[in-house]
Amino acid sequence: MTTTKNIDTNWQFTQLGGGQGTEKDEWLRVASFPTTVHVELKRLGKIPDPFVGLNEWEVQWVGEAEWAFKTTFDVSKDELSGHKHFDLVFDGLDTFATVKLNDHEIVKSNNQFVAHRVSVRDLLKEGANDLFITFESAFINGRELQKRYPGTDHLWNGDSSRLHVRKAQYNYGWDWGPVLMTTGPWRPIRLESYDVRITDVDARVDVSEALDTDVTVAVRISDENSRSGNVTLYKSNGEVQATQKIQLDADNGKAIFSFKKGEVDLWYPVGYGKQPIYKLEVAIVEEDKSVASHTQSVGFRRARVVEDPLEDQEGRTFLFEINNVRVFCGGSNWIPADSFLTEVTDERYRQWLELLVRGNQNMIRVWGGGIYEPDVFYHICDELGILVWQDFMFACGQYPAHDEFPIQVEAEQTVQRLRQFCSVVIFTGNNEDYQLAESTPEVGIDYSDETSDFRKGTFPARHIYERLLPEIVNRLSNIHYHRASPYSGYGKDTRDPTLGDIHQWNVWHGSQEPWHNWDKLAGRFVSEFGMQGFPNARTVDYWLDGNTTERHPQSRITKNHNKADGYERRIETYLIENFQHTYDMDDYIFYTQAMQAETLAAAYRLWRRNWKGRGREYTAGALVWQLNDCWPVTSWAIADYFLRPKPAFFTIARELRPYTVGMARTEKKVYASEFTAADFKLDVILDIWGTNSTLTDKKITLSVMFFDLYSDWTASWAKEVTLAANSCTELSHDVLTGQPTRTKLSEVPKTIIVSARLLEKDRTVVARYSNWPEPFKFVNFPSKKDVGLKVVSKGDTVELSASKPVKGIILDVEGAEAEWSDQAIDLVPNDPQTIQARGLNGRQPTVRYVGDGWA
Ligand code: BMA
Repeated sequence: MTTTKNIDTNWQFTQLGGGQGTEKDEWLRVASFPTTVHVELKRLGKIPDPFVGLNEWEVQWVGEAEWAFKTTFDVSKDELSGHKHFDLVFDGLDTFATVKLNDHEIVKSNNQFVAHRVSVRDLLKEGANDLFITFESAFINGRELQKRYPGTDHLWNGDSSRLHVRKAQYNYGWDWGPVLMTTGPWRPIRLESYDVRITDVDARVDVSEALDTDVTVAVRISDENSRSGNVTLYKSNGEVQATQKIQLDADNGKAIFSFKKGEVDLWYPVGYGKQPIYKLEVAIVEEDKSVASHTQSVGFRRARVVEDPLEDQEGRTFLFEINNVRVFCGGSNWIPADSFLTEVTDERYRQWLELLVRGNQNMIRVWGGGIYEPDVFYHICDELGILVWQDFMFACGQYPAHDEFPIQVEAEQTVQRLRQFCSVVIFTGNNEDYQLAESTPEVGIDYSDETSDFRKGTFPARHIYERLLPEIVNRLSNIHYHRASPYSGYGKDTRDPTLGDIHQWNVWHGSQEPWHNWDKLAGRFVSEFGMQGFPNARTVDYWLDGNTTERHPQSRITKNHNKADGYERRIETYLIENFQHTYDMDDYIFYTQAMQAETLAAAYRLWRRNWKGRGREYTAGALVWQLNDCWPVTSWAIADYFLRPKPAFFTIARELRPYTVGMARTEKKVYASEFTAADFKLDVILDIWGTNSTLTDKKITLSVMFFDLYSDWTASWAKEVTLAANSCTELSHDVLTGQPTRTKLSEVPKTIIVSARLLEKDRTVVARYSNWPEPFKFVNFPSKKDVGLKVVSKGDTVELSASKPVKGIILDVEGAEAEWSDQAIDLVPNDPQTIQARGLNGRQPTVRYVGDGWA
């Protein structure tokens, strides 16, 4: 059997030649392993916390210096004689690394994403063995490579030399991330000793349309002797599902299992069924004893990306179908959870992914400017039923594709590692590289050209995305491949809303549309869209570190903690178009959060409305940019670096419940004739719809209440409705009750607030949504006294009620934080709400709502 020795102790590091942070030849002990330089220097107090103030700029020298790491490990005589083979395995080196064992060079690496395995039998000695790794500056090497391979340097975000370096691209700075060029042994290193080793297990699951399951397990081993073994599938309770003997000749063998529908349990995304994970064990046996073994998880599901023509609209669907069920994907984009990746514990991954599920989301997209996440990330996605959209690590750039650009092994290792996770349902070639080509005349793209040697043109990486990667994905897995995110296909521009996926950035970037236009901005699958919002004040105060003079929205430190170009203009455009607000820090935090919450919920609401049943899945998914942050910052994230959800997290969660109710108002102006502009009738039309993501029709009561903000007038009605299974059902289309027809624009419309709820027979509220006249800036909010908001704290719950409709209640509490079950809450009279607040412990919350400072 393989014996594994982790090489994770006695490590020391130094800056080669000494310099700003360390003395020449001063070897410093590392406190953790694997690790990178900033993390260790910070622990030793040699650099300040780069996440505070302007410190990011104090530590730039680290990425331009050369570093070395060394350790010794002992190998005993018994160990040496115990096995035939000894391999040193490096799961990842960041980035330009040279490894020496006992003074012999064994690895030269230029790709952070690649693992190395080296046979070291002849170099190992009894007793102490020296392992020495030097890391050259990735930044300087990148600049040199850029000189050597000129011609590809167009990009968005970061330094253009990044395009030449196979290192997490966000390290170079992004529009939400600092410039922190990490360096060091960032993934585990171990010594493996064995006589025979299983080198590859390719377990292909094929679930047919009839839901019969075939599993083909191809096994390779490290020697060419004829050997026998067992392949066994275990259920999650440990019982054997099936087992087969295999014969390995000339290093490979195969087992094939076939199960009829129902004989194995299928894996479903969260909300659609269970997540049974089976265990696959392969053992090589000699005289009834296992001499090598391998275990991995396996889940059975049929996953398809369906691109079919649609009824009544142009283009084609772009939807995910799991076990023949078409799934509306409401989810998030994922960026690396830290600028310092070795700081992300398994527990933190779990917290992030559990948060996603708590937000009723079912998909996560691992974005191409980060990393291929470690196994634990995908294991948790398998377990929780989160569908994974996996980019290859190319983002927003014109990448080279010459022979020395080290992609092949990276892509093969990635596909071989990730194919075992049933949650992974799509690979995409890159993030926005086609979009960059379309927007950059010097690059350009001719979609009709499918045959030329792209490496000779202005967009060489088409060779990677259209030839190299699809060949690797198709050869090594059954996972769907899509050339990019976004990508339309069929010869169309990536902005085509009728095909493929789109990134809808015309809210915030682009033409800076009002968020109320999300319905017009829909696509078949919106894999990115977003709006910024400040994080919780505690996070702002972390980066201010007590600096009260900088605690305002226009300070230098505030700016350093928002990396998006022109964010001041963009945030303020959306605020000023919609909210009366002041420029004090706490007000700014509140209003940007309220705005983000409104914007993002509107997108999910309006796009889910487009999921109209089979053949009419006009929009099949929405993935917000972005779930998380890699440091404390103001960004598009819906939860900040410290895992504090922003209010938007909760408004999205409300839109992704199994049943939801939505409303939209439109104005209808009818002129008396074509010869008048003055004589017209203007009505407000209210549409109401309901969604149902379950697979059965749902009979339910739609209850609608109308309130006039400035009087005691109210109206209401209710009716029994049926929400069709797995789709959206239109429920009402009528003039807005309480709003008389207008004939002049000087007739100010009434401030009618509509509350719609879906009620079970026992009056349980399964969905609610309030619709206000917009923009909110025109609303003359009632005084606090008239609003009569009551916030009653009882242990870990809070009861909310009011005598007037209230928009966007955000609760917090001084001192220790509470974990809220809802935020950005809309309240109306006669419909009190109870919020859970773990850790509140009877304390009285602080309360903000839209217009609370108005009168
Ligand atoms: C998208 C992403 C990122 C970026 C975000 C916000 O295009 O792919 O590159 O951070 O926009 O600008």
